[in-house]
Amino acid sequence: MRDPNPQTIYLKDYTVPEYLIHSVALNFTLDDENTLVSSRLTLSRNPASQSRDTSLTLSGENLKLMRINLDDGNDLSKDQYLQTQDSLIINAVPQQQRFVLSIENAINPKANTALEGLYLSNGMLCTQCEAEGFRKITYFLDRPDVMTLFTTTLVGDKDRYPVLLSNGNKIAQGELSDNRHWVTWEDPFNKPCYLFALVAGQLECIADRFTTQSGRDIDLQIFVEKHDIDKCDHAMESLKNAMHWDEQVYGREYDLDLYMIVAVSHFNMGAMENKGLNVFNTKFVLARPDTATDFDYEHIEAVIGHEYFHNWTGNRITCRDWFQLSLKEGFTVFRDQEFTGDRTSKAVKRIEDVNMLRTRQFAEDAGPLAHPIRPDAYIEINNFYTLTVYEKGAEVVRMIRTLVGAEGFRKGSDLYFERHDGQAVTCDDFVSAMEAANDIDLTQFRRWYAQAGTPLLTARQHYDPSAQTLTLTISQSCPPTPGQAVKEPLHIPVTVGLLNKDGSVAPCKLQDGDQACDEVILQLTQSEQAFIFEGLAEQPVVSILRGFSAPVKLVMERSLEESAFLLSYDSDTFNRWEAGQQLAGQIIMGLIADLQNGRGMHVNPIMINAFKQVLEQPWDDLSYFSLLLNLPSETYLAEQMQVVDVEAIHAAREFVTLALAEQLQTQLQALYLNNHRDESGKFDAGAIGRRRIKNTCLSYLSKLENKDIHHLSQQQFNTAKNMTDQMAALTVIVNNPHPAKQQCLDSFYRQWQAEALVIDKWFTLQASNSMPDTFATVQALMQHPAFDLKNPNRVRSLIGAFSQSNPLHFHASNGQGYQFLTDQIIALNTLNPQIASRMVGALTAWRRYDEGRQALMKAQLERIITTEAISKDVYEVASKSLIYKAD
Ligand code: B3K
Ligand code: ZN
Repeated sequence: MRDPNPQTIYLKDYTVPEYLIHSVALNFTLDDENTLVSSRLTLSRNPASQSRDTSLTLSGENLKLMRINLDDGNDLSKDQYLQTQDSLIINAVPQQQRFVLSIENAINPKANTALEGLYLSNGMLCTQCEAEGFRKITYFLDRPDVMTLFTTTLVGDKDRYPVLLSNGNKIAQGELSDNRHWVTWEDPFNKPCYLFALVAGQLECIADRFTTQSGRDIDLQIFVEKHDIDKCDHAMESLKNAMHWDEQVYGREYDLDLYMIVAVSHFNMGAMENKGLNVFNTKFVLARPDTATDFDYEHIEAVIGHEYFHNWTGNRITCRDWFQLSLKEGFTVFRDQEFTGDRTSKAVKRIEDVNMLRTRQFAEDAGPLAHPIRPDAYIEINNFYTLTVYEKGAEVVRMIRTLVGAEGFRKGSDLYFERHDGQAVTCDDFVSAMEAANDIDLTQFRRWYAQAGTPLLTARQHYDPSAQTLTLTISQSCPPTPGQAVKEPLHIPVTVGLLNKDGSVAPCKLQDGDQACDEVILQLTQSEQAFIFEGLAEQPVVSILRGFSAPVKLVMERSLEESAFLLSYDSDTFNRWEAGQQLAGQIIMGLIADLQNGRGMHVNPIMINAFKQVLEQPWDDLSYFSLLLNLPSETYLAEQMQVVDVEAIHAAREFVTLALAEQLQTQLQALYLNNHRDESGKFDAGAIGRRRIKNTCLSYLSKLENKDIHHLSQQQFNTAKNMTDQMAALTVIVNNPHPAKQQCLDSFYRQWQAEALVIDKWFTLQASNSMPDTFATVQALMQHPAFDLKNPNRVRSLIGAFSQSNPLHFHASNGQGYQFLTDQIIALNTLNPQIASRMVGALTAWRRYDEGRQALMKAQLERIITTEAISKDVYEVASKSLIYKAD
């Protein structure tokens, strides 16, 4: 039932907890439909609390309360407590000494389709407690600053639940009558309840071992459903790599004797860092060369790393309150980005991250749900696990590293761990540790935590030949965002390098600065600032915002020739790629204008020549090479337009793709053939790079629509020995008028119907297809026997892919895409509010479209908002989307 006035929670209202929990002993008698939970809490009044209230309020939702007992006396009678929809209030508890509160309640995991709390996934019982899921298991002080010691006993039928897992170390086990058994787990580390986990079911396990730098042996175990046991090796290697990396780079060692990972098929997000017992979406564990692509392999290593790194940045040091979420998420994303960069290619990883940030986080920052990386208000915290908190949060940590340098950053993180181990702290505590370790003042920098919106930098240059100086004037501004009309200037590191006309490095010597360097980090702190470079005998070409040194939009006028020059010569790998994006972006935007004004389209030869040069150079890093050949995505291009014109964007981008394919066919074909191997799918940089460049070429060539190319993709599809190649071939077959399209889709389905994650790809591919019959296909796929609205991976692969990765068809001018999505959101609202709310995302940017589409999208948002029994999750996103107007 919808709360008619969902309550907003404010950061400014934070107060310390009134009670502390010293320890909790939990006992679960497991049953799919009726699990009995008994909890024994040792509590005391928190001396730091100012409150005079002598009652105790615990959170709890959907719980069948059976019994409450204080200090092992008589059970409490009804007049001694009050039960509300979301809490249990014990009227009076001891104020002077510790007391023991025992509670018994029952829950129904099978009925839990929201997948928060204890739920059932393919016959396996598992939990998800972050952010506020523990209250769906039992009554508790469900807030991250209440940390306690957990002991957990699981009791269940031996056949039904042969494996019984929880956090920490297994300390006892035994047999019971009626074919039951029990296991007790003890976690020696204090933790908030959001890190609690239990898993019970018929699971298989692979085991390995890791010896820490101090010589401790850690047991590593990965649990999966039986048929997946042959797909765990990569995850295990990834875990060992992550453990090693954290020791090398941060000096952090694992603390328990056992590290367990469980893969489950029904999961609302990617994975969860529960202490010693991570629960993962199968998507980020299972991989075999024939079932998983190179991207899947990379993402698995990244997510395994991410959750592992949380052990220090999240678990040992956690968040004081949920407004501080970026404290653990921003820092941990930064850590996993660096890990992946070290394991694969730094250049490629940086480009991929920035690409995602600029297409998706920038859109969030410009939309009705824009919020700072440390939000100051929320209705439903699950709505704030956003790209802003995660990805922009990581950029903010990265900027601190840029400002203090790699060594200074390590000193700062050492101090942070030393100061706060075992505590629940704030973003400010993190910044303070960085300041103290480096003796710098980050007062102004802290605005990044409080201010929403993407800053806009405008750079102008002036060269004075007589003084041999170049003046770079940079101004900053930030658009208004919900609740924040006025913005203060930020402290922004802007990395700059200079190039001579022959492409060589020009010295960077700032007036009044140190000696000349290859590049400098400008400290932009004012609304407008001029930086003077001296000793420049000729006018250099400026390479600005190298490595994307700050999460900002940059405007600097550049000719197409200058972009082409930087694409050839910039020594900064990020800016070199960026130059190609700007060149292509400018040309495509010009063609969009041509289309809109009824002019014919012609691709400027400067672009063809620039791409030709790239194609004809030798490259070591083939993945980077293939990124240089990628055109900006339709979503990125849409971000650049005042009023998004999905059809023109698609047509103009396709036109450029075809022109490049036609004019560079010889080079593309040669490159394809040179890199095509009959490989089974080794996960190493060389093989990955070969596949990536080859498949980029195939994707261009497939636009030529000739028989030989059709044959080439069909051939690759038929003979592929790895999923990367098979999927790449199927993608071009499905996205072009290939005669064997349906036949290939059918054979792919038959081949892979037993592999859920591969079938997800099959759904996604069809849902994100730009061919004319896509909408009908999507509707038909909703009725497919393999589709299941209760499985988040399936929902994301069909409904999510259609609404978020298929702008052309989702935004069909008759509104059918919007209506379809809304129907699904309404259905999902009752089943799984978190997933439903994520799906609303595709409608939130309605103000960016033409009037016709605006009206259609708005009408659907209104339909959502008037849904009976709307969840807090969906209500918050839909209502904020309707209310806010940027100008
Ligand atoms: N901390 C979890 C996310 C929990 C999301 C709750 N809605 C995964 C992660 O960021 O590592
Ligand atoms: Zn995380």
